[in-house]
Amino acid sequence: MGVAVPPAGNRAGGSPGSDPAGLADAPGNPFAGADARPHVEGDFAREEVALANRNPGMPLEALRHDLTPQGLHYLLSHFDIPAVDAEAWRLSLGGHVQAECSVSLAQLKQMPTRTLRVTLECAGNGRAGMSPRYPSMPWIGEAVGTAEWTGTPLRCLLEQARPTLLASEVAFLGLDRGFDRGIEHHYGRSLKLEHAMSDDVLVVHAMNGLPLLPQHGHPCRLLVPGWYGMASVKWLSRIEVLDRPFDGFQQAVGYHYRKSAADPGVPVTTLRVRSLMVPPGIPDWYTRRRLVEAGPVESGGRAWAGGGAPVTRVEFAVDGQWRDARLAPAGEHRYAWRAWTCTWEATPGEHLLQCRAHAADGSVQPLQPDWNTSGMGNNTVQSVQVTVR
Ligand SMILES: Nc1nc2c(c(=O)[nH]1)N[C@H]1C(S)=C(S)[C@@H](COP(=O)(O)O)O[C@H]1N2
Ligand SMILES: [Mo]
Repeated sequence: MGVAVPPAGNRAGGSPGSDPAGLADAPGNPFAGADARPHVEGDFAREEVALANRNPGMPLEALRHDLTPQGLHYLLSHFDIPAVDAEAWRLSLGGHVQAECSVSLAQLKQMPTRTLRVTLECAGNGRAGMSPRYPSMPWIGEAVGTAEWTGTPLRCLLEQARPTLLASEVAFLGLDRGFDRGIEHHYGRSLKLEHAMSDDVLVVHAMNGLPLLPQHGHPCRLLVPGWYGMASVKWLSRIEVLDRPFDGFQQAVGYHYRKSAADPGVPVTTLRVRSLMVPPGIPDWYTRRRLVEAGPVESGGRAWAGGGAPVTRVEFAVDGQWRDARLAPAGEHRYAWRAWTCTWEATPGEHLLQCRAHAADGSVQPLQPDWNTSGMGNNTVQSVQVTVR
């Protein structure tokens, strides 16, 4: 297939955390000037709508399914979806290792396999609620889904390549390539070596028992349970063991919580605790306003948290009156969302429904957002306005 992926040197240009906006004038940027992205107020821009058409969300009524049916899972692809010939595809491992190697899909499938049920969520989920808004993928709240992913623990591959004593980090490069802020790069991310060696980080080739669809990373992707989706590199083609922090754009510049453009920021890592509800009743086609019939209504949805911290409690509110919802047992799937339900008495008129989850680490969803510059990690409680008839 002959796709040349450069070694980890997708140099980010500026120092990690440098003003991303300043990078629009990176040397050789063919899109110089066109790349400045001031925050916007009001209506969505044509570019945001174009990104939304490419990257569908999961309709919230699909929260009813334990496993998000194939095709209803959200998608986020920065560049173009590569067409990959699975027969010719190889995954290469190199860098600070004692035994450079490469494996075919058939070889990978021969290795030890695990299946994990994992809830993935995009770090930008909820960004559209920000005002003025960061022009990017305008998620309202639907960038989430749960699937059963099958593959080889990354550790098995690393043990084959044998990282040297200098190894500290592992970079993962996808086949997709493009520009952001004037920097040309393959999509790439990294993990600390210790995390990469944990049992739960997988190189997966199947989703819900079927080969990965092109848009989900065919033939293979990384899967990092408990972390926001950006860590789970699709169309994986190269694993590079490093003796220093990875300086690729998506690691060093993208995916940081920053309070201002000059703020070096804090890297985005694990999922923040969150719950969502299935919008009750029936919608108006265009406005999506909801009509509910008076009487007892069973509302429900899903709740999840990151980094292996279980959800401990979900609350539900009608017009600001909070009560405990029923939370399904934790079960064996520590990286998957859990169902919750709550019955309420619908009385005629306008009502505001809300839900909020708590995690074992003491974190709880905020009622008001605490925005960072690019609208990442927004886990503010969901509010659904309904008309009861
Ligand atoms: N190679 C590559 N991997 C990628 C991306 C990408 O654009 N290219 N997007 C990331 C982001 S931001 C998210 S949220 C998840 C989305 O995974 P999905 O499209 O399978 O739901 O993939 C991640 N892996
Ligand atoms: Mo994402």
